[in-house]
Parts: sequence; C-alpha cells; structure tokens
Amino acid sequence: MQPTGNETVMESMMRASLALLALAAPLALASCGDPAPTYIDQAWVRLSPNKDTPSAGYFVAHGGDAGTQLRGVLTDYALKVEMHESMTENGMSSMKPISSVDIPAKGTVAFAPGGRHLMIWGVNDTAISRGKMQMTFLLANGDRLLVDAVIQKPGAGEPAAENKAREHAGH
Ligand SMILES: [Cu+2]
Repeated sequence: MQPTGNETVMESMMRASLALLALAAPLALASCGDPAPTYIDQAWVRLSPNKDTPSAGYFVAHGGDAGTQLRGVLTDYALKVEMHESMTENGMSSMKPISSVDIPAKGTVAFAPGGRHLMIWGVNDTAISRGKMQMTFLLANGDRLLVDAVIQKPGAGEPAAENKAREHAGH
C-alpha cells in the first residue's frame, strides 16, 4: 500500500510528540534529584476527647536547599484545619491563627505541644479507626507534600520515640 499524504502528516506529528516526551523526561528527573527538597516528618494528631472541640496536630518541617514557607495544611479526613500559634502573656495562655510559617533553608521548624500546632475540626471516623490520616502541606514554592499523620487517642503520648527510631534506622 502506498503511503498517503495524511499518513505522512500523522507520522511527523507522532515523531514531534515523541521528541517532546524525550525533552520532558530529563527535566522531571532533575526536579526529583538536585536540589534537596523540603520535607515533613513526625506528623501526629492528638485526638480531642470531645467531638465538639478541635484536635491538635504536630509535625516537623525540614528545610531543603532553598528556604520556603508553609502556607497551609489540607486534609480530606477532617472538616477544617488551621495553623495556630500558642503564647503565654501575663500568665494567660492564648492562641491565634497564623497564615504562613517560614521554613529556612536546611532549617527545622517544629509544630509541637505548647507552641505552634494545627487545629483540626471534625476528624473523620474512618481515619480514627485506621489510626492515621493523610494531610497535604502546601508550600510557597508550589510543592504539595502528602504526609500520613499518626492519630493518637486522647491521653496517649507523643509517638516521637517510635518515629525517631525509624528515622535513624533509615540513615
Ligand atoms: Cu489552636
């Protein structure tokens, strides 16, 4: 069968899109390797004993080679998440919402009991029975980090020892 004009056009279009794919692949690899990305670990949630009051969330953010900011946290497993800061003034402790937190290059920012924390309203029953919930951390550089937070029942402590042991084993 003789090749028609149409087939020639289609072939050249296919060749063009293959060429684009070949160009795209090295770019994708470059963004995964160098430079070191910002990441989140030791994420956990202290479940509120009362469904009408919010639970608290904690984690550690590790800055990559470039500084960025944490702009917010989303999850499908709760009604609402806010970033808060606790402070003590004249012996009174209070907290206020914060809209962004700097994560310096190669620095560490901890959200920990008594300080910065996540307020989480309406943690989903499915997540509670599973013992963990996935959260999405939104960075100013456009990265979205998916992190599983361990859900601790009311009264249970911080699962830090376990997390740290795992982290060291990996290094
Ligand atoms: Cu709060």
